[in-house]
Amino acid sequence: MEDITEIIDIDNSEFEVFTPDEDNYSEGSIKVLEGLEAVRKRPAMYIGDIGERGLHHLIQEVVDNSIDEALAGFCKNIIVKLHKDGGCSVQDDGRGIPTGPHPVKQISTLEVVMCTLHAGGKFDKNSYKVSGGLHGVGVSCVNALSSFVEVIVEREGKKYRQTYSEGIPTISVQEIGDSERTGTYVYFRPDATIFKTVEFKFQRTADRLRELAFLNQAITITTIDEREGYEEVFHYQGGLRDFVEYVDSGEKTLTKPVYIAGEDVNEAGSRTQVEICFQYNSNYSENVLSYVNNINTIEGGTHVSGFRSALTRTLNNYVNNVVKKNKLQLTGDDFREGLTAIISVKVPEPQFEGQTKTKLGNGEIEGIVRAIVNDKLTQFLDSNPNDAKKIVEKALLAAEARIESRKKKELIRRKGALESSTLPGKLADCSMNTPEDCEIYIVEGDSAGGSAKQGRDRRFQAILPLKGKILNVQKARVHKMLENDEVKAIFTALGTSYGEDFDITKLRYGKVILMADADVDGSHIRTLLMTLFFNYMKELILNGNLYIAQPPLYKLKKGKTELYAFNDAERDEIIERLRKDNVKTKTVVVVDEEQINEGEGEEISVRRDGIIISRFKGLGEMNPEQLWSTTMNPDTRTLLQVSIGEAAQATLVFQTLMGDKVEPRRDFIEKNAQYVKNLDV
Ligand code: 28F
Repeated sequence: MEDITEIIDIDNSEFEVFTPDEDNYSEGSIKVLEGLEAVRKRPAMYIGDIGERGLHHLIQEVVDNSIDEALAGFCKNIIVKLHKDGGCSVQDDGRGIPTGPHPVKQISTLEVVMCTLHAGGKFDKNSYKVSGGLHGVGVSCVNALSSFVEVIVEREGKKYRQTYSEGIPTISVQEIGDSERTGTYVYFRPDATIFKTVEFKFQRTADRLRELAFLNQAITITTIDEREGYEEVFHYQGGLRDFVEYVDSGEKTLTKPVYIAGEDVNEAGSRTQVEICFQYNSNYSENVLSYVNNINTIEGGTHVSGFRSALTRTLNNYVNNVVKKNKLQLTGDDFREGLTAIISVKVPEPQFEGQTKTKLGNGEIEGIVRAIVNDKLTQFLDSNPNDAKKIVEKALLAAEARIESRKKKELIRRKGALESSTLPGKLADCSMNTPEDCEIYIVEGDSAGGSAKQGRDRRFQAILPLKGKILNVQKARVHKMLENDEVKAIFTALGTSYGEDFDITKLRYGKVILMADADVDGSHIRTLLMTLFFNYMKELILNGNLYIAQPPLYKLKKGKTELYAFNDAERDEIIERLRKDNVKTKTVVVVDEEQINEGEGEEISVRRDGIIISRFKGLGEMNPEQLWSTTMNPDTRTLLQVSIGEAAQATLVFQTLMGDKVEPRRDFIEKNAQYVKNLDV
């Protein structure tokens, strides 16, 4: 067996599977087997990880092929189905993967595509293939990591089929009938011996497919969950315009969406496509979502900087040459207040950099985007004077506020309110001073704060109690935010400063844990706090320092046994278990349910079958020992880590929950746990 690490270099290497010296079929297929064997041995190298994210990456890889076929102009409809048996299928109405003998390998091209590492990839820069996930590893990896795959191709009047197990064909490509349509169908069942979980999440799948439908105008993507009987159809005739409106659906908008598109072809003939849509809303934060080849570039990159510099330059030119009456010098920040923008570029050979490999590094893209935006935005401003006026007015207000805010900030700074030497009075700090081992609990309410202070391990756990609701920073300018006592307390306790001055190396705690009640008010407070972090300390989230504590909802008590449940299903499970114990020990079963109120603090308790079931109304009702053992003790608690993963979704959730319109909020309040991933602690 070769040293597999030499074969694998997912981002840079082009696998030379079509080289003429490989024309011996048996020799070639041995190489194929070795390739796919490597994928099974080290799946994380190909798909990122073997958790929920990697699992969903499989769907992505298959859908990417359909998207490529659509971008080539041959496919309009894609159907993604999560099957009852745990599998997933993707169907498109493209040309169908060629089934005839492969010019070099003799065997069916379909088999080559399905079983050869990188065979479906792009072979030259002029090929249409631009999509391809973060890893862009191709359908053969999906095949290798599936216990069963079935492909059906309809093409040239016929229907063909092949099946595989662990990436190895179980039958050769067979003609199974006639067909008047064309297209490709891929069904796969992920290998449960490889993945930590093989349960596809509808919401996660649908969120990504919606995004793809926005980014690739006019394609229709139907998402079906056969297990639950849901179906959602994504089709956006307006493409990025619809995307911007969707993101801003909770906001009052000031302008119509400005749409810019352009293309650059260099001397070598390689094409870069640029598509941007933006508009302004009545809020103060900037909201830019950027994509390269349909991949969300969370950390931005040259496409984003090109857009930003062109926006500043063009709008400043307009103000100076057309409006003429301003006395203030406008900065880039002034033009980004209330801006919502989607930037989507298609680049033949993207280079990804940064902490999460989601930052575009190609230097040439900055100039390409800048030139296109300068040109098209100038045209827009000239022909839409009303929108231009609104944008300029908004920027002038922002500039005034910025100057005002700087004065106040200076005042606050001079007073020393934000100096980390003066820690907030209500902070109960921990005694250790190795930040990476320390935690801070930001706790809603004084009484819960009291319990937490008593229950904690004061060596490494600090408690910061907050009074009531904190400021909605999405609707407040910086100086207002800095006048807010709760915000000030958080900033000084963390020690990092905020916004552009944010410095992660100054963070005083390795874990920042939000602890609020499990009810609607608690959820509101959590969202407000997350908005604060999202807007002013994004890196803290990216760096994985932000967590949410999970207090239990129920206490179940039978005799001396006390158990806690974190949701209804768990509660019922425990009751069932305790009941079975009843039978074993022949305890008299009290069938009648009687309401009792037992113990201080706990809301309503009922006695059912001899089990006392108490529902905690809030954190404040737990005594210090209970709070410690259920929610704060690292050995027994469950924390949720806040991730920015689906930045588009997170932004949207924040926007919708925190925006000015009330309507969309209701729909979202139930779903707002999406940007939080479970963490095994
Ligand atoms: C459900 C997933 O994979 N759809 C695809 C095509 C169409 C062609 C193609 C795919 C041939 C040699 C690479 C057809 N006719 N959906 C899909 N639709 N791949 S994948 O060609 C693959 C190349 O190696 C296709 C003419 N050209 C291309």
